[in-house]
Amino acid sequence: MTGTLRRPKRGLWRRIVDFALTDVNTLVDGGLDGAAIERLEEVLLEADFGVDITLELVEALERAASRGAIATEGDLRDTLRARLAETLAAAEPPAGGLAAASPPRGGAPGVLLLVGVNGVGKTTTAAKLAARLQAGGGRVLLAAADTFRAGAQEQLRAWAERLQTDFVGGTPGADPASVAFDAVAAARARDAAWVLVDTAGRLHTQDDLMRELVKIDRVLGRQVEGAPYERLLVVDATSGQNVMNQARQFGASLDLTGLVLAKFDSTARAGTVVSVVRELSVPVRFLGVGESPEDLEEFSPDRYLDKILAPEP
Ligand SMILES: Nc1nc2c(ncn2[C@@H]2O[C@H](COP(=O)(O)OP(=O)(O)O)[C@@H](O)[C@H]2O)c(=O)[nH]1
Ligand SMILES: [Mg+2]
Repeated sequence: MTGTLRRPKRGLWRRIVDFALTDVNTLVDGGLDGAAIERLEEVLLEADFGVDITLELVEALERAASRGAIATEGDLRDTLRARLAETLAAAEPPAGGLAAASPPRGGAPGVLLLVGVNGVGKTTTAAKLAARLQAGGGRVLLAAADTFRAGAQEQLRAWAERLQTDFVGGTPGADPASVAFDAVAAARARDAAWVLVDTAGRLHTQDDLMRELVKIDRVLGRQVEGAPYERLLVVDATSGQNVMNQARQFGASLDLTGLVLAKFDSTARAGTVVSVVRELSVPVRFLGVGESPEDLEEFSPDRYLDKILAPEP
């Protein structure tokens, strides 16, 4: 990473144009010159698209340019956008899903499981999702199935009070699966539409954690057919390659339905989403963009591409 690139303030497209396409006329002559390609690669890598996607994108652009399909900046943006859209479309969220914001079926609550390592933003995301689902009219129950850290219970309880949702927790050291069980039972009794199960991010060992999560998952599935409705892996959007490692690890034990990229407001780069989807074949469902309950954006590939390729910064 070079000094001039460390803190890009301009949008991705602006950087592509300013940095890689200093002379757009080279495009009109039927190709991108070598120097422009190198600069383009640099911009894309710096934006966290990763090597594979960067090379694919550049090749696609070269091919389009050499057959004369790129005569203007707009053509170049369209070509780039089409390739990126293809990559993002490869991982589709489950039909209906949370995006529909209505519980899966009459009677049983929609159970959502949130997993991820410590500190990434799980508990905050649980609160944000609760606020969102509540705004959709459903009664929400927050379940603190992290009984490992005492603070975890209090943190979620505080959110439940603030948002005025139902809450079920457990005593320190209690079996998290039994908290999950109690939570679903309480939700049924109170006719809650949604149960959001927050979990531990760290146990004595990673194996212990995975075993615990699988057990919670199984308990939920026994109580409500098809539950959990979604298994969302929360990751810190700024942590680069670690995101892939975490997703592989959790994905090996749990059938993840989507990713939440929390802390997207804190210097996450334009390419992160694309490289994550491409590497993991798990759709990005939400972006966390701050610490308040409303700071959760539903992820839409179209909107995302519009934003990162907007002509203005
Ligand atoms: N800026 C920002 N901070 C966040 C976001 N999500 C969570 N945080 C903060 O990250 C820290 C850890 O979050 P927490 O939900 O406790 O993580 P957990 O350990 O995975 O449950 C807290 O200080 C949160 O306020 C986000 O989308 N943006
Ligand atoms: Mg937590």
